[in-house]
Amino acid sequence: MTGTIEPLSEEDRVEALDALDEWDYDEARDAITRTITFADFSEAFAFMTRVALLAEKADHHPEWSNVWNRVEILLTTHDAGGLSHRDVDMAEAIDGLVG
Ligand code: HBI
Repeated sequence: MTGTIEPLSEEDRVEALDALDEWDYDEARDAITRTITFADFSEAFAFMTRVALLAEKADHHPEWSNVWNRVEILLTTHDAGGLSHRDVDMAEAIDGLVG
């Protein structure tokens, strides 16, 4: 059901962005973005496969693109109309996969 999750408050967003060093804030989308470059396509796709499994388990999916060894990720919560704790949680999980 849409609208069942609240967007982050301004205070919570500032705190989350401060902790997510590898991520940038996209004000226009109220989203966070990260671009990751891997050794080659195979590494990039293996990473995307692992993120896909996390996303399914969390029922929270990235907007992303892949060009050869580069993966560009955008996280925002459609149901909240902007950044929510789900995006922060997913970003932290992604950072854990990248190391
Ligand atoms: N992924 N990023 C993102 N945002 C959502 O609101 C969302 C999702 N994946 C599944 C999902 N919502 C379901 O709860 C349905 O609302 C589609």
